[in-house]
Amino acid sequence: MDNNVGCCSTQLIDGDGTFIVSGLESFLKEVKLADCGLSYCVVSIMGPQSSGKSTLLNHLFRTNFREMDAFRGRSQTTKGIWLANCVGIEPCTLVMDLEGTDGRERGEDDTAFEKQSALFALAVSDIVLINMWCHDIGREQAANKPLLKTVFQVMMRLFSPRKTTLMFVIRDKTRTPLENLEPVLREDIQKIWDSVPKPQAHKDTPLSEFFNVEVVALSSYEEKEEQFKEQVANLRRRFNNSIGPGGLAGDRRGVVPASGFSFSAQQMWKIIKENRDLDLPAHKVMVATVRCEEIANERYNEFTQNQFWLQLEEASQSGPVAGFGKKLSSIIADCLYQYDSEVAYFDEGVRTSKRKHLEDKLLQLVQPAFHSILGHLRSGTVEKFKEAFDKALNSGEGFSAASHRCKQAFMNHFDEGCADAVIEQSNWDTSKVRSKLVRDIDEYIDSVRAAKLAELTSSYEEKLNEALAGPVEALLDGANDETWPSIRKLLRRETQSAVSGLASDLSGFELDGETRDKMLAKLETYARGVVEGKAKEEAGKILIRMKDRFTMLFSHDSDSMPRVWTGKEDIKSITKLARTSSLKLLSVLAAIRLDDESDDIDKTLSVALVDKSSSTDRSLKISDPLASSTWEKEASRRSNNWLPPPWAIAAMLILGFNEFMTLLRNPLYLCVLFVGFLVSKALWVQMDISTEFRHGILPGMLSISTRLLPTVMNMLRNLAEQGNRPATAANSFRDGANADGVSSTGSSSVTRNENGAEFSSSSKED
Ligand SMILES: Nc1nc2c(ncn2[C@@H]2O[C@H](COP(=O)(O)OP(=O)(O)OP(=O)(O)O)[C@@H](O)[C@H]2O)c(=O)[nH]1
Ligand SMILES: [Mg+2]
Repeated sequence: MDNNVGCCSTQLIDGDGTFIVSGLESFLKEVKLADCGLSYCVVSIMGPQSSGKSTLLNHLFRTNFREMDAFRGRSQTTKGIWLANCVGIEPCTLVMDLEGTDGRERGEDDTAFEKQSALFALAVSDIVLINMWCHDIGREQAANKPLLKTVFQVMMRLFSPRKTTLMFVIRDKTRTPLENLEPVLREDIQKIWDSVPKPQAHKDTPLSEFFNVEVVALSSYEEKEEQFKEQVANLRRRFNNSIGPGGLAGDRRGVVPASGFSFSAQQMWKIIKENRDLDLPAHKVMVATVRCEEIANERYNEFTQNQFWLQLEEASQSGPVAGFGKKLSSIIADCLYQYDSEVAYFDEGVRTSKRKHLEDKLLQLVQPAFHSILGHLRSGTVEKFKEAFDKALNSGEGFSAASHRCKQAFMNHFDEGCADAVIEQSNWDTSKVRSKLVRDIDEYIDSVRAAKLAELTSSYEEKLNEALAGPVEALLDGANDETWPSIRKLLRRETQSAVSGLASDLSGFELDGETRDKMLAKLETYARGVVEGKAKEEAGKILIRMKDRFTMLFSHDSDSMPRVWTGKEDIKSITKLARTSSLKLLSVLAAIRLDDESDDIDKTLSVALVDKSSSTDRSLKISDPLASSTWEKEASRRSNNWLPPPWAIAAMLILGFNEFMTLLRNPLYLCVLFVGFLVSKALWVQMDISTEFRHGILPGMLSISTRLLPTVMNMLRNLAEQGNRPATAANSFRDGANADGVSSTGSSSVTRNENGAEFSSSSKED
């Protein structure tokens, strides 16, 4: 056929009822149905076998369906369901040519396919042509009656059926005018409609609720071809703009968007084959869900390959990208726009939810890039802040002023960067990164502040050290009564000047009162520390210094000239002066007097060390702080330690009771014992054994053993001398001994004078 250029056709369902998906997909691609949205119309034709259906379609829509060869005999030509697009009809119109009914080939009992294909045609098409011979009208046993019955029956299995236009095409019309034929036909149709068992819900529903009925009559193609062609041309005009208002399918309902046609048709055929009821509204939602998801996935995949996005993603790895947010937002918006336009005709709830899903997925995909940008922005801002802050400080700007200004400036910089990177479609929170940035900046400010403060403190400490160490040393060198007052004055003055200097320097650092006070207090302590350190250092050299001073004063006169000893000098007074002066040095260095408290170290020292020989006052000696009472306590503690423990004394008493009693009974033993006691006591006192043992047992023993013999000799000599003295001396001595409370006749007595222990023994008078 010449006039069917641009027509494509495909077998949609083969004779065995198999849906040929690949054929349909390539057909739809060829006719570009997906772009049509809802602007397309589906027409199908049913009718008895070899009733000229394919011939009519080919003439009406310029399709290329196979027709029977008239010279070969009447047999089945179209098997299954075929699909083609009309040429030259707007909007895009698809035509389905169905296998004829009542075919000899399937036999009388095999009406399953007939019903399935009829239901399929009703579910898919907007307009169904019902082809019938003119002479069948009004006949009780006409071939079209079972067909109509089938149509109405299966229609009941569609929930909420679409409003379909049933166009009865009367073929081989006779001389009877259509005006007379049509009422008869409509009556037939109504009768069949009434006779079809209907579900309760549709018991009283009129036929017109589900169908628009149109009737056309055509002359015989075989006998009156010219007329046939003319009538077909007229009919063809009615298919132009068929879906517009007033068109053949102007009031159709529940149309599946073009991009869902293939999937919808497959699903419908599947349900019909499984002999299930076809819930069109649910089917629509299902088709919408699947298709919207498919479309969303296609858009998503396309986005992942988008060159602009890939460039942005790559750039985001290495640093901030100017206009990132805007650029990415527009790519995402493009993607969503494409989705929107593709799913425009699907169920709104479904497409909205799938859109949200797609948007979320896209945002999830780009989020790492966004975060990378934020990360770069943050680290870049920190670096720039550091640089600017350091520069500001170096140029002499006050610390707190510089920190405030720079922080503000770079936070603004960051905020602008964030605003630039933010993606329109997202509501991502940048506050976390922002607070991290604030933390980083604050940390840096703190570290710089700490360093600056340390620097400042150490510079003041250095200054203090310089201002104090030398003068204090000099002052201590010339130790006199004014040394410590001068040191205190110096310390106070230097500390005050340093503290006030530091305080004014600190004012630029915005420190809290506590920290500031602490730092000032620390500086004060440091100043004291310098003085104390110096004083201790000087004190460490006290002996040499004292000796130097003594020598200096002793061997030089008041004009610092070396003395020439003439023999007239008052050596005693010179010595005393030198000693006093040395002691002065000692008393000045003996204590650190940084507080205005008076002490009598000077006096004590002079009393203890200079005036000692002249003093005879016992009580003053006893209170001498240099003779530390702790030493005596220590000595007594040690001497007490020599006593055996109480248990040992008890044991000795018990075990030695016999010996003890023997001694008591025998007066001679007692005498020997008494003499032995006196000798050992004398030795004890003479050798000052308790002092010897103060340094331990072994050194004590050694010392005693070396001194034992000379002491004994000494004692014997004394005894001998005593023996030679006149009796008066001996007597007077004895009286003295008696005064001490130790009385002895014919033995020795022990006395102690104030200079130490001294032993004397009177000779035996008898
Ligand atoms: N009498 C008559 N015959 C026609 C008419 N149109 C076509 N034919 C003839 O009918 C025969 C069948 O034509 P098809 O168009 O193949 O019929 P069909 O209904 O598609 O047949 P199947 O596909 O087998 O069901 C052909 O030989 C046509 O020449 C018509 O208007 N009147
Ligand atoms: Mg045919």
